[in-house]
Amino acid sequence: MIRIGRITSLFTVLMMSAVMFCSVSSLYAAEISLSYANFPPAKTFPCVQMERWKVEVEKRTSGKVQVQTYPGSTLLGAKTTLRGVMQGQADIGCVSIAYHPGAFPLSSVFELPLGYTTSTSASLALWDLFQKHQPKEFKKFKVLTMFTSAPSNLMTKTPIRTLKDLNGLELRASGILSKILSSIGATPVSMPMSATPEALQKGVVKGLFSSFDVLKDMNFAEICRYETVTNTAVYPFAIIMNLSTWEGLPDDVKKVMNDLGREQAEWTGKYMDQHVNDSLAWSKEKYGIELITMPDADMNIIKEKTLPLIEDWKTKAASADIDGDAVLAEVEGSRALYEPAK
Ligand code: 3IO
Repeated sequence: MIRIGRITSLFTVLMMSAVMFCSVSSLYAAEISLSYANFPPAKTFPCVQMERWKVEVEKRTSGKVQVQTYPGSTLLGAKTTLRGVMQGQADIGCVSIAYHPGAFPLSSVFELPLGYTTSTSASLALWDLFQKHQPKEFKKFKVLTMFTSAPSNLMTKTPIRTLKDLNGLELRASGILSKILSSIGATPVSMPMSATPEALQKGVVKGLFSSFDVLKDMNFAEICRYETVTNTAVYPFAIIMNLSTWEGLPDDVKKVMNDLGREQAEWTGKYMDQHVNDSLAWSKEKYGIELITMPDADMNIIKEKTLPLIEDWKTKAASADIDGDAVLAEVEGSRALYEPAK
């Protein structure tokens, strides 16, 4: 028989309340809180995929992990995310590979005109490439997922009907995509997406070279009424995590995040491909934009003139101990795999 004295029972009540308080609080407060920095505005696709990843991680860890998202450069900006995540100013960050020329000798292959026609296929192929090579260029980070934009097109204030119309025109791009523009006679001005609204407004650039989602999400359709289809290169992205944050996560959480890597790449690609159509329809409806296709002869000239960029990339890859020909063959193999001939 257990006799509970007055002191003992007071102690028991206190203990029980403590136990209850703890278990109740563990139901409501996450054990792990992670910050996630993103540079473009909340409506754009890198941020849409961020919110989806947050929801999935919180759900799949039963609330053990909570993710604080910071869209629109509210925590780290386009060019400060790489260093910021390395130094732990944010646990997770979104990086556009094209904003860091030379820093990603392998992944930058996706900035080349490779003939990918969808974000879904390019995103899966980029993820496969990363998984296979586990490249040194990301050794200071845990890479959670990767994806790409849809193929790039011209969004301009004046109509670009043939290559002649491009001559000397100042257009916003980044990385190798800026070199694509100079190869075909335009004058590229390299800057992140997040700096583009002001540059367009001020007239520093007369248009941009990116995918059509931004017509709606950045409201560029209002100022760029002419959209010329080139379906050239995509912009690759990486979602990186601070390495010591990663190493401190319990195994079950790591598993949830690892399992999400490829799935998130595919989800983002599919979202993007659908959203490009929505954005074009919205832009036609709201601003009456004109969609222009260039003559076949000009499209062939684009192909020819941008070919040397592939050689350029190979030379740079070689100096980083990357077998460029082998990588290009893999990437072409993935294209055939994920874009079966119609
Ligand atoms: C992009 C970047 C940020 C927000 C929306 C976007 N849609 C396409 C891109 C790719 C791009 O132009 C870039 O600079 O990464």
